[in-house]
This record gives sequence, structure tokens and C-alpha cells, in this order.
Amino acid sequence: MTDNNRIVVLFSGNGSTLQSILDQQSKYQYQTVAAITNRPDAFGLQRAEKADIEALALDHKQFQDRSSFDQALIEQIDQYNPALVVLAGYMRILSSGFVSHYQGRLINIHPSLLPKHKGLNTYQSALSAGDEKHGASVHFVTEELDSGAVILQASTVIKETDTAESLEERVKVMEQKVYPEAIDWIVSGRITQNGQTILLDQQPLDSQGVQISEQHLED
Ligand code: NHR
Ligand code: GAR
Repeated sequence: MTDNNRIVVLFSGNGSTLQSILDQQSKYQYQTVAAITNRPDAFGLQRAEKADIEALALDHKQFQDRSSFDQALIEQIDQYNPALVVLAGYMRILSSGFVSHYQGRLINIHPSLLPKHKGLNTYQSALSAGDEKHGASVHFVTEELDSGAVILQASTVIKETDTAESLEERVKVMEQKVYPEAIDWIVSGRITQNGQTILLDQQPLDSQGVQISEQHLED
């Protein structure tokens, strides 16, 4: 256990991922100290207030450009002195200045089995590609989108009857189970990095991280 277990969560909208992080923190080591959105009308703000944590909106439209917004965001985040910054449905691309400021302590969960299906609309992409499986990846954030080292992947077998909507529903449930656990691994010092290699409890992981299947999550 390290002495700093504080996390700050960034989100843009509904905040259901934020909610799952808040709901599960009593069984883990991390402490969510603040949630920050780039959209003043985001429903997640109400969730943060209800959970009695700092809730803050910084409207990107009030800034001249991406880097001045990101600089203001850094100033807000750093007042909370977090060990880890967690993207949870945060939909604005982060500038290189932001990413390098938080190098090694900035993560995201992306709804695909990376390196497959970077970008948006991943559910439809997986169906169109005829993939056997789909899922979500927890990864360190680097300047290049959806390309940082992968810590963990949760996967589900695609069914004949699946639609983008049914797949999204299943993957979201998995995301909300595995993301809090991955956050806990990092905050408690169990994840380390050696160049491109990620280690969990000193064991090097392969490039797709720890593999968790849907069945495994059910028990
Ligand atoms: N920033 C960097 N530098 N690297 C990553 O890997 C990032 C990132 C910022 C957000 C989350 C990612 C996702 O999981 C994420 C990863 C939004 C966009 C995007 O195109 C891309 C990836 C992700 C989130 N955003 C548009 C933009 O111009 C705006 C889209 C909108 O507002 O709806 O910022 O999905
Ligand atoms: C989801 O709808 C998803 O499309 C997108 O933002 C929303 C998050 O929901 N997230 C990503 O693609 C980022 N990985 P939420 O605001 O309820 O957590």
C-alpha cells in the first residue's frame, strides 16, 4: 500500500462509469477525491455531488484552444494531488502537454479489445468485422489515441443475435466490474511499468494485459 491512494475522475456525460467507481470504492484501496467534467450540463455532476465528493465543471468552450483548456484542467486536478487520473467516458482528446504531465498515472477504459477498433463506434466495428469476441481494455493514456500499454482486457463472445446495442450493454456491465479493480491494482502499487512492459505483482504481462472473460466475472 502506497501513502497516496487519491484518484481524480474525468468524465463528459452520464457518468455511469464514474458511478461504478464510487460505488465500489469501499471494497478497494482507492479514494475518489474529485470528479471533473468538460461539460457543465453533464449528469455525472449530480452523481458526484450525491456521493459527497468534489464536483467540478470546466467548460472547454470557454477556452481559446485545446492546450489552454488542458492547462487549466491540470491546475484544477493538481490541487487534489492525485496518485492517478482516471478517464471514465471522458470524450475530449488530451494534448501532449497534459499527457506528459501525468505520464504513468493517467488511464482510460476503451470499449474494444485493443489494438482492434480504436476510435468511436467500436461495437458496430466489431460486428462488421465478424469478430468472435469483443470487450474493453484498460490502458495507460499516451499522446497517440487508444495506443498506450494495456493493463487488462475483459471479453465476451459475440452471439449470432447480437446488435451494437446488445453488445454495448454487455460490455458496459463488464467495464463497471473490472475498472475499479484495475484502479485498485495501480493505486496499491501492484502495477509497474518497465518500458512498454507492464508488470502485475512483478510478473510481466503480455501486450494485451490480464485477460478476464465474462464467465469469470460472473462467479
Ligand atoms: N487523449 C489522448 N491523448 N490519448 C488517448 O488515448 C485518449 C485521450 C482522450 C480521451 C478516451 C477515448 C475513448 O476511450 C480518450 C483517450 C474521445 C475521442 C474523440 O475523438 C477519442 C478517443 C476517446 C475519447 N473526441 C473528440 C475530440 O475532438 C470529440 C468527440 C465528442 O465530443 O463527442 O476531442 O473513447
Ligand atoms: C459511453 O456511452 C461511451 O460511448 C463513451 O462515453 C460514454 C460513457 O458513459 N465512452 C467511451 O467510449 C470511453 N471509453 P458514462 O458517461 O455513463 O460513463
